[in-house]
Amino acid sequence: MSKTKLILVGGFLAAGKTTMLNALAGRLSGRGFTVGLITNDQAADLVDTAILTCTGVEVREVSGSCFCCNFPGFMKAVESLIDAGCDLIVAEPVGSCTDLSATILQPVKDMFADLDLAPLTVLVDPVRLKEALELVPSLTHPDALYIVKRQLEEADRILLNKADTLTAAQVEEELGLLKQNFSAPAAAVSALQGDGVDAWLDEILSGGSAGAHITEVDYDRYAHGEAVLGWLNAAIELTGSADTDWNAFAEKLLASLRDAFRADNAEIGHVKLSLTCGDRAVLGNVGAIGGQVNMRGETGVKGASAVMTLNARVQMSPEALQKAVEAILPETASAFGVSASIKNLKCLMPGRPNPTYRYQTVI
Ligand SMILES: Nc1nc2c(ncn2[C@@H]2O[C@H](COP(=O)(O)OP(=O)(O)O)[C@@H](O)[C@H]2O)c(=O)[nH]1
Ligand SMILES: [Mg+2]
Repeated sequence: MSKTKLILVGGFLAAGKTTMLNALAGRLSGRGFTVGLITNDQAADLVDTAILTCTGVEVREVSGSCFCCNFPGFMKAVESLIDAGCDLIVAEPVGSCTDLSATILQPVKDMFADLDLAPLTVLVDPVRLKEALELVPSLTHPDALYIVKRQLEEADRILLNKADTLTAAQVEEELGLLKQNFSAPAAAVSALQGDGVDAWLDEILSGGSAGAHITEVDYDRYAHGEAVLGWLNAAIELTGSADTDWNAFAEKLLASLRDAFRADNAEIGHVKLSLTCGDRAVLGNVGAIGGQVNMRGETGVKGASAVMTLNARVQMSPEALQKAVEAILPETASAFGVSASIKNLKCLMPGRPNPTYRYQTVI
């Protein structure tokens, strides 16, 4: 029996991991694989899971802890996908996680010989790369940028994502920066439009070492880089009228949240939502206080009620983040004649990373 392939796609918050998994589901199914996807978060009610479930492939969510701090939970998700018939699994670790080579890849190689582990691929956003290398000013905390650098250092492959937003000269410049600063081979891709994705897949599916480097990580800086972010997941029921415009509502809510965080100078890791009205879905995302609101999913979504999942990772205390959401949600709702009822809300500061395993040497 051939081994099950396992691909980890890492990268900081909003680098484009979920967009990549979304693109991979169709591509890999087209190549004859039975694909399974795994999402990961510190709490339940994850927008990424809602997005990826729409691909129609099997999805598992590991929530309540990152993969590295809950290795058994991660392996349980892998085994459950294998039991469901999957022969290729793609997993997205939490964006603020690093040290995956020591905490996930080495233990998998050591203890799960029946898995065929692909090279660790790390996505990076072009702006975030320049911030991490201190080439442009940044509101992102230096300890959060420390995590971005460690992610790139431990990668087996680096993908400069969002190449569709860059000119050819800018792509060359960014690839040059990656080459100067990190050892892994780098290529430019657009997870959103597909450019470069098949070439990268051909390469990682044909072999190559996985977890070739273990990088030095200062766990105090790493823990602080995570702790500067407030982390909010909420499930919300919305009641309007037959002609409530849910696309406009979602866009306005994201814009109002972004404006409130901007007024506080609190940089956004990401703020995203999925809203379903009957069998129709609206998706939205904003990745920086200076950024645009991006809307995806269906248009013209109207109806009397909807269910929304909201996720926000913002550089502020969990208390302040929760307060902001609890103020802006009813304000936006009332402007649309909607009543909003929060069914579940978790707001936290990620705890100190305490990995199940941490290998010192490459297996
Ligand atoms: N222009 C462009 N935007 C992208 C690309 N990949 C992701 N994005 C956008 O970046 C934002 C964050 O993407 P997401 O996949 O949720 O990132 P994650 O946090 O790493 O999972 C979303 O608004 C995506 O639409 C890309 O290749 N090009
Ligand atoms: Mg994601």
